[in-house]
Amino acid sequence: MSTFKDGFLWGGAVAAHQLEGGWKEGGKGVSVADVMTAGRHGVARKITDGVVEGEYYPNHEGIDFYHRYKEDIALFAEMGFKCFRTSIAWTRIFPNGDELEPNEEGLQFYDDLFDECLKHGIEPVITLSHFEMPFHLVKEYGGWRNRKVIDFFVRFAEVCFERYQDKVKYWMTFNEINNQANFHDDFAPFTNSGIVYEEGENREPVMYQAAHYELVASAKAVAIGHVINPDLQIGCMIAMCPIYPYSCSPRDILKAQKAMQMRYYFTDVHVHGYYPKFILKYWESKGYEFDISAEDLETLVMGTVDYIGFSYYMSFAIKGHETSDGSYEYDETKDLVRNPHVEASDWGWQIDPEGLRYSLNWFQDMYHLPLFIVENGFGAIDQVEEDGSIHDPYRIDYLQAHIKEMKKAVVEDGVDLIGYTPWGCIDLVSAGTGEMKKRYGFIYVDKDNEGNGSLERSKKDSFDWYKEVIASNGENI
Ligand code: P53
Repeated sequence: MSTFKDGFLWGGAVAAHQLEGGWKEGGKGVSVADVMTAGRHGVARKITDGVVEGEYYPNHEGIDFYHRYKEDIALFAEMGFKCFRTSIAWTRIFPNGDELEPNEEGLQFYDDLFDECLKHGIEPVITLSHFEMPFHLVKEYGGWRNRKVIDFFVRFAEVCFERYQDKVKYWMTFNEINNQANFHDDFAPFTNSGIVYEEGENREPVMYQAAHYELVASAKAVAIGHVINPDLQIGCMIAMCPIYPYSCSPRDILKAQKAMQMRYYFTDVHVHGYYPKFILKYWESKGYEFDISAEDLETLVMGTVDYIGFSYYMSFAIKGHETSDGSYEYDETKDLVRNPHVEASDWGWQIDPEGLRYSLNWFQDMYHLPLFIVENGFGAIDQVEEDGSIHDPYRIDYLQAHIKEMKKAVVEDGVDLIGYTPWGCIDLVSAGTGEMKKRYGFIYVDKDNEGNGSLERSKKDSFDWYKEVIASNGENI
């Protein structure tokens, strides 16, 4: 008997805004990703007020997948991909977000893209909102601060389900919805929710309110999707970075547990259809009152997800610092500490393959739903040799170690796993930094941080390695 079930979805993952380019083509509108400049490790990407002359916006061109997708999908097929996870750019379908009718040219682009995948026996796996809401919704409505955005998103979701139901079975609503638990930083609130904070604003309640509207929008979409076609599998998408206690000190343990609750309550709502008690108590203790209607609460129950999609790159660690009031509040920008037991990447992401097994077990124990690892990977600097070859043993090591742990979770722990799609199967623009040199791909793309390069594609050593992993259904890693 083989380890992974028949039809296990080996593949790769990307997101529209990080590779498509063609930011103004086919009637596309400006998205939040189009107004972010390039940063680097330790230097945040700048969020500009619209597209400003003289600034460099790496997502405008991406890796020009918009024009080259046929060539790229042929390479994925050569690796034996069973599935390909990408997202639909909301702005190709509804350029401003608040139109009543979709943009046919945008819809046609994804029809062609999905047909091209299916032609090669590759099943598209689709995220509806992956860090790319229309910028117009930010300017005119304040992003997800505004309840009206629920209807705009649901319209977008409905159009996509109707149109692609025969081509796409696996869907996810909001990519890494829980990143915004880190609301102290500007990045996640903007990419998740189109929120730009005002100076001195109390950020926390704004985040919870926006997340609530998203959770309602997600539930509505799930419910509608199931009516359109009961065969659709619609999941959530969670950024899983397990937070370990630094030591066995009870304060560390409790702090880690509270931090996990703050970072992962989103999953409880998606899966169970209601808010867990700890979050309600927390809001009460803060005196927060939110716009949560009785109808919203019914909606949440009606639209629980079919599976949990999640990304896994790294684990965190935390110490329970003393506070005068004994509280265990979580501030992701300040509270995390370096874990001395694991190494880190050049970007400070802690490398922890066993954390993947831990995460799979944690999700299974908490939610008892099928799981789908929709992102995992190693961002690294690659060197092109004189002869054009690219040796990336560090990437193979990383993925190999993670696949081994994933295998143990399936074989020894009985985790119900749908598939595995490593992130950035072809080099693309980093979400966090906007760089090209933070590369994840099996396929190299000739383009640098400043936007220079031929955009030509070439295979790295990891290409053949991953091909064999898939061919052997994970037996030869
Ligand atoms: P980059 C933070 C923590 C974990 C995953 O990230 C994250 C982030 C945001 O940076 O994002 C996901 O490109 C996301 C992808 C992203 C990928 O991880 O910053 O879903 O869009 O590219 C890797 O190295």
